[in-house]
Amino acid sequence: RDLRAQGLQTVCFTWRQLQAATNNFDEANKLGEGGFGSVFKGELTDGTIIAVKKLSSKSCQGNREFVNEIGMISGLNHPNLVKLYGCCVEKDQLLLVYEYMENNSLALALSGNSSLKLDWAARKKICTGTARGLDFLHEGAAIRMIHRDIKTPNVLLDADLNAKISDFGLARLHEEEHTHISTKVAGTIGYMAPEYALMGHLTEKADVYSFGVVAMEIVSGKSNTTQKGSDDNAPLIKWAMTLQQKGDIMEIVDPKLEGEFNSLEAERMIRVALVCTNANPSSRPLMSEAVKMLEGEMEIPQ
Ligand code: ACK
Repeated sequence: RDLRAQGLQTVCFTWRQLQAATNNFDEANKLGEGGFGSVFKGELTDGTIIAVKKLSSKSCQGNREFVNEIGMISGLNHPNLVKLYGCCVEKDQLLLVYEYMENNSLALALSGNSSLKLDWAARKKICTGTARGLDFLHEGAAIRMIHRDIKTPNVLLDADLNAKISDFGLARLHEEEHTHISTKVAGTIGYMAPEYALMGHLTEKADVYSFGVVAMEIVSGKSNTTQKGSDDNAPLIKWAMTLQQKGDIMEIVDPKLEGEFNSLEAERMIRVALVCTNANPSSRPLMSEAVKMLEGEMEIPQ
């Protein structure tokens, strides 16, 4: 907790400032909804474009996540993490102010409901960027942490298609939980590592699993999330494993890429995704190793 307090370097915004910036939280400025409330686009008087996360209610859980999020990311500076500019706690309101990310989330970009086309170069950059951001959280930051909710809606894209990890509301300090069994499992179905989902066993390797799912979604253009009514936990990952056994792994590549991809790099991304989603956490690489594997600087285990 001391470490967290020392890391607090955020700016305090006034309610009036944020009200003016978002045109009184006008619906037209709404970027979307998260589990915690709404996100609005705004502009500060100096012209800085911001994204304001507004907590919907003063629910206990919401409050806890809000305070957690400020503590977690204030003072964190990395090109692949969404920058927190500051917060506002006036008028019973809890608001977080972030840098604005022009190209929304990776989930939207991959869904086909976006005008954005992700070519191979963009996908490679997004995948490596996400890996670097996560590696920084795990090992590079002064305060080491586990994100716990790595998924494509939490990977945002800036104007130059740089990937930045957002939503630190569920993040935990490394030391806090990695030695014991967590009683309350939080995360998203389709991205949760089996040992965490089933036994609450939380280590940084749970994030590595989630990253593997994200990487597989990037290369395939498909979602790993279960269809309603199905009891299949990880359809995309299972399909990839079947293809690997048959020696047809390249079949997973997004047909929309139509040959523009570099097959060596695509195969690398698939194999990294597979090793990261290994059922055994100790067989998964560290994120620092995953970065090197993606860049071809380290051999990928079979
Ligand atoms: O996919 P989206 O448009 O991108 O929908 C979600 C929504 O708000 C709820 O999280 C968007 N969002 C979140 N943070 C930011 C940000 N810093 N810049 C731009 N959009 C954001 C996210």
